[in-house]
Amino acid sequence: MRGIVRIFSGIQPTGRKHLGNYIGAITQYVAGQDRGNPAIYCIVDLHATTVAYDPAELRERVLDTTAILIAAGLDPDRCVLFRQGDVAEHTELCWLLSSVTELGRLNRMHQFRDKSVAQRELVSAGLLMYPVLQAADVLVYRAHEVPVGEDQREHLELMRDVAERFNARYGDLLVVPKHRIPEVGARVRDLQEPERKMSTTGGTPQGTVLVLDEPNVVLKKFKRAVTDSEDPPTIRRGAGKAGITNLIEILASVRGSEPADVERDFANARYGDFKVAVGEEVAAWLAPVRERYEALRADEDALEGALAAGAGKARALASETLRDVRRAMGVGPPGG
Ligand code: AQP
Repeated sequence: MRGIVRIFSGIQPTGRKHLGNYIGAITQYVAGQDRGNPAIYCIVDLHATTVAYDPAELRERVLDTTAILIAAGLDPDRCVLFRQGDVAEHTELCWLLSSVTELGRLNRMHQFRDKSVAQRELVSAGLLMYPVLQAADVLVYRAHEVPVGEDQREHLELMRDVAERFNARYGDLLVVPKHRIPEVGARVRDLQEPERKMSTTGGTPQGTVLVLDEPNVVLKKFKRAVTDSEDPPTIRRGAGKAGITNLIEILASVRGSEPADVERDFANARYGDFKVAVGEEVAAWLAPVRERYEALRADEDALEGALAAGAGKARALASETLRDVRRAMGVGPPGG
């Protein structure tokens, strides 16, 4: 049954969605679509312009992501699925919120620091403003809950701060959202370098399992996963065991069980056998998504149609907030 919780989350347009995105975010989106009133999911093409990119490719990647999300189980009739650049209210609210955002805090954001170091060309003001646009994405819908992975915690905290500052200055108009970080799978790690999160740009190719990888490729990546040299080898979570801990948590997420159950089931297994078992279960879990993706991605008109319908629903919600915010800030004609 649908409650009163309004859910919002955004996802980058790329065809290279990985197991971290899938477990940390996409499975939560699917679970949220019947709980959210509504559940709103946005493909963030505007965010994607803050680093070097190819405009023609961006359009393709938006469609890739739309197809992946629908293949994973999102139903555009049961949620609001749309492209950020189709709803101008996001950018307008971003500007209006920038006046209640602390510059020093933007400068200190981990993602900004990491990405600006990685930029070979221009470190854009857009990269610095990224969290303000992200705040606008959520606040424009007055969403209560934001399902994300652990890496987004800092951005969520900034967003809450911006909403609180706005409300203190202009009146209680914005909802201060809460994040929803899964207990298991919030930080899926790179299979080759398990100290790091699995990531589109920062990970190793062999350590990053893509949702669209062929089953034999998925299996090969798991077989090569880095473990540890504990003697005797033990399937348990713990310090110095980042690789095995990651595999245990991945399998628990796939099975919908607890990591302790996985430890029990594989108590006497060797590392090699455990890696094969995890690889096979992940490959079988992702295979139907990949198959559905192929069929969905072939029909671009249908994907564009779904996004356009979603944008219409999103705009109707966002324009109400903008009207209230403009009025409270004294911007535009009297009456908003
Ligand atoms: N390793 C991860 N484990 C769990 N959750 C993760 N997320 C990302 N990496 C992990 C979550 O996925 C959601 C969607 O992310 P995104 O597509 O918007 O892009 P991102 O967070 O920028 O993904 P990457 O791969 O981490 O890109 P890089 O590192 O290149 O910037 C988010 O909710 C995120 O928390």
